[in-house]
Amino acid sequence: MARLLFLSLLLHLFKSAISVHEQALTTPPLPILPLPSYSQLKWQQREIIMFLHFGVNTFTDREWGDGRESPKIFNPSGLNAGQWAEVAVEAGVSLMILTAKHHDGFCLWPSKYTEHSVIGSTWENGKGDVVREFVSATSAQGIDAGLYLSPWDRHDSRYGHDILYNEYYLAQLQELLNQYGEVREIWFDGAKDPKAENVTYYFTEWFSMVKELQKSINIFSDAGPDVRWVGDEQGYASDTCWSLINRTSLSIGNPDITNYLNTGDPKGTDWVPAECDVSIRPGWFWHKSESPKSLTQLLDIYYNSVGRNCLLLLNVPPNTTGLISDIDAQRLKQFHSAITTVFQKNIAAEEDCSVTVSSQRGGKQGGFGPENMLDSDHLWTYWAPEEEGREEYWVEIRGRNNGSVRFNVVRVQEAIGLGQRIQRHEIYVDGKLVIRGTTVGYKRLHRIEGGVVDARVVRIRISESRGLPLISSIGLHFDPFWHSKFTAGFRE
Ligand code: FUL
Repeated sequence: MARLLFLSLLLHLFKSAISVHEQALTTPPLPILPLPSYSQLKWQQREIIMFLHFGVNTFTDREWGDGRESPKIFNPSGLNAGQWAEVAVEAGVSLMILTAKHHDGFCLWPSKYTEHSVIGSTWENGKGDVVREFVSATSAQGIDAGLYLSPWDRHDSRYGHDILYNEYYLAQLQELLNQYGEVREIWFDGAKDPKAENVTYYFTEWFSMVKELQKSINIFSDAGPDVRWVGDEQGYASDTCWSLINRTSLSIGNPDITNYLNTGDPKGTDWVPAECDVSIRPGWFWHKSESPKSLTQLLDIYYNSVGRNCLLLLNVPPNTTGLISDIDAQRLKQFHSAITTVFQKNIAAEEDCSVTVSSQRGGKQGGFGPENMLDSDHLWTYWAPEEEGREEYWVEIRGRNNGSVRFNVVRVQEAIGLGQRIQRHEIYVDGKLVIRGTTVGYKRLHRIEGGVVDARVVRIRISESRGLPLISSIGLHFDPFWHSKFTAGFRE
């Protein structure tokens, strides 16, 4: 009898242990390396950054100064960096990057290591500091500042003498990163004097110094280490775009790497997402004769940069007065409001569509269900399929009460905090293939080429992935600005 009692006690203990286990949450899946750093994740969420090309070229009407410009010509009669920051905020931008020095060597701050700067200018009798005004204006508006310091200096005679020039460059880097508060991105332009083949930029020393001086900074150069160039200056990323590359096999400044940087590398061991730099005008600097791109052009750039897992670095150059021209500011506002119009409503969420998935990790109570793809967290809540035994991964969206949904844009986002995974995906509308895509990453936007569709069932199928696909957000949207060139629909 005592034995029986003992056995039933054991059974009871075992059962309660199991039920405690059942109540505990299913753990998140393991990440797949490489992963973004905290600063890279924050950077990715910005989506659009503003670039400001400003300097002596603004006054000479040139794109590349030769370094022989007199500092006296720099005289922005009504410079107001507060206006730049206001324009940025109105455009939904949270980081602005200023060209502290372009290839002509003229410094927008009073550097102690040269006289070729605002010190020699007419502006504020040589007592001004544009970098100071810029960082004060961004912080007054609660946004972040970044700086561009051109490695190519066409003015300074030390350029071409390796040690002397690298010392000079590092000295200026220290001035900029020590004296102006927090800097969130530093831009190392890849341009180099084509005749100065022997000039070596000491990138390793520069990058180490940057990380020593600033804790939350992202370093941009052609091949990273934190942010890479996308390989063109038109604002268009490649259709396939990994945030992964192999940095060790790259040599910075080598033109052959352009294609590699364009697509990234699914086997890459380093997380180095791509940035698409483009100017709102034909030139990087302000020219009286030029005007900003149309809204249609800007939206096209947005879909092909942000919508292809990249950041859009949009240049909006201040004019000779020292202000962003009204026409540019208005265009930016229009651009921002168009993006809001398209994406503030997720039809899949707001029209009570039913969303089902091929399987879900931990079953219905696991915490990784389809509802995670419709909430406002686009990083840390996500749909995860079951670990094993499934070869098919899909998400299906059906209209409420078997009705239809009307849209012309599909948005898919991966939970990149656990690595970039999706290699291939397709979208079907009522059983018909309408989109074939490759990578997704932080954000993938597809405009339907056939125009607006009324669909009963939309299926997003993940056909190839590095490990299990993890989707943090999906959206069906209506873009009233999108007029497809094609009317006949998708051709396979
Ligand atoms: C290029 C430069 O030569 C252009 O003037 C501009 O600054 C652009 C962003 O990068 O390499």
